[in-house]
Amino acid sequence: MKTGIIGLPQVGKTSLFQILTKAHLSAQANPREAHIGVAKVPDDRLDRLAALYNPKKLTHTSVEYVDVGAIGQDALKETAYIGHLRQVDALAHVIRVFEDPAIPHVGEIDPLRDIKNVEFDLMVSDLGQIEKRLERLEKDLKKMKTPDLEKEFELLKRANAHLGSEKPLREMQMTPEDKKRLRGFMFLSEKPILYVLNIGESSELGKQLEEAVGKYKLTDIAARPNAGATAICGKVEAELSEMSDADAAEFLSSYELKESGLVRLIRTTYQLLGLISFFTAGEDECRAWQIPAHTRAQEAAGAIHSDLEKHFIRAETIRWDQLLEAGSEANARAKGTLRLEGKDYIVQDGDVMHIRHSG
Ligand SMILES: Nc1nc2c(ncn2[C@@H]2O[C@H](COP(=O)(O)OP(=O)(O)O)[C@@H](O)[C@H]2O)c(=O)[nH]1
Ligand SMILES: [Mg+2]
Repeated sequence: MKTGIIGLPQVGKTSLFQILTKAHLSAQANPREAHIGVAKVPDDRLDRLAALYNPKKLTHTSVEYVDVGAIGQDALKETAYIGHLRQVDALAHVIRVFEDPAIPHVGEIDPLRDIKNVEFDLMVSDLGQIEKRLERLEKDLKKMKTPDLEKEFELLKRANAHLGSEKPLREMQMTPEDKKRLRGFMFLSEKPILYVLNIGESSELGKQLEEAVGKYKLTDIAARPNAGATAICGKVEAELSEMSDADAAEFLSSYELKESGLVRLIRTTYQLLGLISFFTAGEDECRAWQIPAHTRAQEAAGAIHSDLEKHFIRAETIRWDQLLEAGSEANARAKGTLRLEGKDYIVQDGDVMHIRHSG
């Protein structure tokens, strides 16, 4: 799963990308070139399971980030730029809040204005694509009417009107069938979006981060379908990423922060992508596995190995905290908190599973 980092020029996109993925980019790197990197998804539940099993190996899940470069009408006309952006599953829109006279910005700090402008660019790009396709469809429908083409025409007409009323496609009511029909277009305004306020340093950073979404009037926008908002302080995160774990913990508490903004950002992206994690735990390895929410146990087993899906019998299942409470699988079995689930069981976020198979 990939998340595209978008935003206006000089708002901190590349800085954020570097901290997220721990990438070391050379200063000369072409600013128009996309950077692609992987971020480990922090998970305290997995860390606590590992403390119980003391495994040889500990494996977190990961999400990919793509830093595509500054957005704008011109960039969106470039094949390479839009190609990268279409491929992603979600967008993280970095918005400048930090004050720094040395770094130019489009005007006063105004997150809502910046959000509106970027959203507009995304919608204009989608509209262009829809209009082209509608013209083509109109011609084709004159030659021959098929139910498929007619349905596509109706749906695109509706999408067109929706965008015309200045609403992004991620807010349009769609059936799963509609969604499937539109999938090939990879519309930009249809992608789930996370607004990331990049705020300045302050001695009360914990409070500032907590209040930022409300202070900059993003509460309503963040509550819309397929949207979310969070705040980070890029400067502080950059310093944190250079520290040892112990130093970082002390640094965080000196700012009255429970966790780094980065951890929250990655977790929020994960949620926005509709992903959950289940775990496998043992002395060899404790590991988190990434699956879409509402996945059946048999398909979830396939995330580990296709043979497990094919020869699936049952899944021994327990919630991570119940396993920790019991102290061992044997205790959990004795207590009755370890369940045997069948192939249609819907896996829950935080389940620890052991797949029984006949392979
Ligand atoms: N003061 C301050 N400067 C920042 C922050 N984040 C990025 N910058 C600076 O802003 C400039 C642009 O950052 P960059 O990450 O390249 O932005 P991009 O154009 O959005 O990729 C650089 O000089 C950064 O050092 C921040 O949180 N605070
Ligand atoms: Mg950049």
